[in-house]
Amino acid sequence: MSEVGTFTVEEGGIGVIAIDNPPVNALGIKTRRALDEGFRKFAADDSVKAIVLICGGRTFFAGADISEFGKPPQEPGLVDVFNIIENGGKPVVAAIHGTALGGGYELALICNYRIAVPSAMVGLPEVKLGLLPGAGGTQRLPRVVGPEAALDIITGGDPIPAKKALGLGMIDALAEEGKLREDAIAFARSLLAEGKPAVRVRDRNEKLEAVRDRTPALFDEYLAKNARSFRGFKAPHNIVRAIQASIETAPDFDKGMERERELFRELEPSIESQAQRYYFFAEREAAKIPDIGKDVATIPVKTAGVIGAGTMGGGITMNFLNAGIPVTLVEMTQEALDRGVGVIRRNYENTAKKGRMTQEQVEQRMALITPAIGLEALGQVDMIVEAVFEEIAIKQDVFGKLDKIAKQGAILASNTSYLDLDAIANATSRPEWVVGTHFFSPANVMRLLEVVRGAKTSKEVVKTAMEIGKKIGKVSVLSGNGFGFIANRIMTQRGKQADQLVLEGPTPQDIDQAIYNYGFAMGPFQMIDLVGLDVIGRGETERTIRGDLVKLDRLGQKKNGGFYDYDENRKATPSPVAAKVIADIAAFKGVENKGKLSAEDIVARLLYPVVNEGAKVLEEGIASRASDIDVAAILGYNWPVYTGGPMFWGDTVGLQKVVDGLKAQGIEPSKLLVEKAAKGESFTRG
Ligand code: T1G
Repeated sequence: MSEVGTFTVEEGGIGVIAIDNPPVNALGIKTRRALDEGFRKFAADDSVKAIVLICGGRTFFAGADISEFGKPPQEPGLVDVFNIIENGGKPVVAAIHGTALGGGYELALICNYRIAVPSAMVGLPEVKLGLLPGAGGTQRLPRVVGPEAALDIITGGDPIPAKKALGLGMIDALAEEGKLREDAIAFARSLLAEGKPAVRVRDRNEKLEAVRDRTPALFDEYLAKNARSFRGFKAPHNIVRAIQASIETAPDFDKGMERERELFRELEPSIESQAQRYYFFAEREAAKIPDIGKDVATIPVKTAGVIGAGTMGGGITMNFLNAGIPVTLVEMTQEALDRGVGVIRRNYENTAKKGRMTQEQVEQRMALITPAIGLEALGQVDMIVEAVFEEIAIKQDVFGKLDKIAKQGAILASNTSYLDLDAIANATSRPEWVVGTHFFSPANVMRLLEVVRGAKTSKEVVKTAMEIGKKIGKVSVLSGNGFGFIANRIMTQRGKQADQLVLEGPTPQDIDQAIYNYGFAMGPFQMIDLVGLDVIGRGETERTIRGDLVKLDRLGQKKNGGFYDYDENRKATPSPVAAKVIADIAAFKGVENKGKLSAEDIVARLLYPVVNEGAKVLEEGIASRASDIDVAAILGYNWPVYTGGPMFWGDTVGLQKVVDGLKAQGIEPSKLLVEKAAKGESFTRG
């Protein structure tokens, strides 16, 4: 018997191979050895007529072991094991629970049949790691669901619920919840009783033939149609070409596998895939708090209260409702309250119109809201999140009142985006119960939650806030109490440099184009025009470009244009008015025009200071680790994930080059950055 596998023979000659390799039965070397042993054993055992492959623990195989990538391969390899299974000559049934993903689902496709419990999910998420399914997924899935469905499933990478997978043909039957083993054995017995052939997926070519005459046009069109969302990523392109090859090489399956391997090998060593594999672990590492272990208890949060039913308060409320947590939503006036509840209902109904939730679910969520006027309604809730105006006096007033109203043991959370959390906490007699929960707008969409730990916040409250974040669908990143916390603080540097550089010669469109080509959805000036110059451009003391544009009543897309002019379809064109304001400010500040810069130099000018600020956030202890900073930038500002985030990207550029670039632009590099560069160290390369 192997370390992680047990092999038993049930009545009727059903061989059962059960693998149990926590945490997710990843197809690492131990699992591969167990599979190799079990299938060789049953292939040689004449009493075994059919085989069931099942997993213990929380899930069927969740894919190749991502931690093995980039390391010397260990025998037997995945494809070797798959060949033994596929050529064993006896019907094999994959019994699926949990999440059969990546190589795990590819293994299920090697089997002749697949049965799953209704709660199971299946999928090929390799694209999210900058890879493609490298164990036959791009060749077998099109044979099961057809090439067109396979294109969406593999380039999307999302898990598919069992019931939908049944409809698509990705699985052949549903088992009863909790009875997977017995139902899978019964399914195998029925195959024998009905004399069903052990058809191999690789031999099923009918769905490929059906689109042969539309190849390669079908694939060229698919790439063109998705050019925007695939921009900057390598994997989607290679996935499309691999699926295309499945048709062009059929029925020669092995030839298709050769093409898949070629396209996989282009991806695995790429910096994009290294960045996305790094990010996979970074997102999970963020949940770990260095000085708060499993021994620290969490506080039950069964009910929540939200203060403020505006954009942020409404979005925050929806997060709790989506997790089934009832919310007392508080406003100061009935009119504001009704408006806020109405916006929440409209958001849900729009989702229902798109078929992503039922009307019944809309009503279920809406029924969890208790609208109320005044803070007194929050006396019994377990956790209160305030989302009132970003003004320290107002927040302190609210927390002072909450101190008298909230029950003992309630968590008091502030959604402040940059104010001093300790100043808020000290407005109460219970600072250990005060924590920051900084959501990003729109709060019901953006996955980043910065959990801000005050000087006196208790470990239990910190741990609970981090876990509540996960429960409501966020990725929680712990931040110390410093101005702007992590994401806003580091990304402010990008805006600051853009404002300075645009005075020196490069135009707003030069700068925006360079940042867009780097991988952001839009550049800093396009973003300001979209958000509104009055939202950002007011309250500054010194004379600025934005301030002058606001004085000209140029508020951005919403009114008269901003850094750009806009036509009735909001198409942007360079603005002579903005160009003149920029020239006036440059003259006023005595900034010399240094002419144009290359896109690479613009990127360095705007983003090296972000790396530098990240190094300061680290050396000040605001972030626990460099990868948390990358998670915050990627989830909070859509920093392109295929660069790994600012710190991973800084390492890719080379820290000494970053240091030299900062000095050349007159910016003092952080001590930590200089030290690491001098020692040839990195922030994120282990
Ligand atoms: N390899 C190694 N470790 C993994 C892993 C994997 N595939 N998946 C999860 N873990 C670890 C994770 O780091 C964490 O560790 C623990 O398991 C729990 O994970 C050849 C090339 C399965 C949906 O992309 O999506 O197959 O922090 O916290 O929220 O074509 O993990 O506890 O030490 O995420 O319940 C394709 C990735 C690989 C699936 C479970 N497979 N995993 O979510 O738990 S490439 C994937 C997930 C491949 C083939 C290709 C999720 C999950 P620790 P967790 P969860």
